[in-house]
Amino acid sequence: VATIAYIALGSNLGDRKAILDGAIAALRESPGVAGLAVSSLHETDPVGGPAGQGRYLNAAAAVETTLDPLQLLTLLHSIEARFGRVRSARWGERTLDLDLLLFGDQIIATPELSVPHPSLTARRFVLEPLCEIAPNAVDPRTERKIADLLASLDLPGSQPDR
Ligand code: PH2
Ligand code: MG
Ligand code: MG
Repeated sequence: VATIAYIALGSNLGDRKAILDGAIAALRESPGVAGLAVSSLHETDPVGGPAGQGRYLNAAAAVETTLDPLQLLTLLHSIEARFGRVRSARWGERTLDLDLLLFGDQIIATPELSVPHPSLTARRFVLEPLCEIAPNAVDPRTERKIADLLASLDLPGSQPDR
């Protein structure tokens, strides 16, 4: 069976636009993955991590996939590696970050994978692009729509990004 999954894309090192375009093409060309929608590219200030990093380009993509969640995660890691991702400092600068945000309505909490993405509800740089392509998608943990989660970031008392 096919599942709709949502993926966050980010780059703040190298030719960011070429890298994001290449990552989207690589996703679409992967067996078991069909592209459904891609947001526009959003330029954002880095949140967290070491000081002095460049600005990010962020985007979100919707895919339909026959892979299981771990197979999709492995694919995302292999595409990151193809685009020169070196895993160093937590939240350090990177050529390409592909995060699995939602996998259908599944909730997964294993050492390998947490879905929905643990920071989904707190991150404007994720929710804004995602809301462009999937305002009515539902976060199965909070049972709230993406558009509502994004609006909540503007409310007093909302927790900042982690
Ligand atoms: N990713 C991070 C940490 N901080 N900031 C922005 N603006 N965009 C990101 O994609 C991002 C970040 C960890 O993955
Ligand atoms: Mg990330
Ligand atoms: Mg990541």
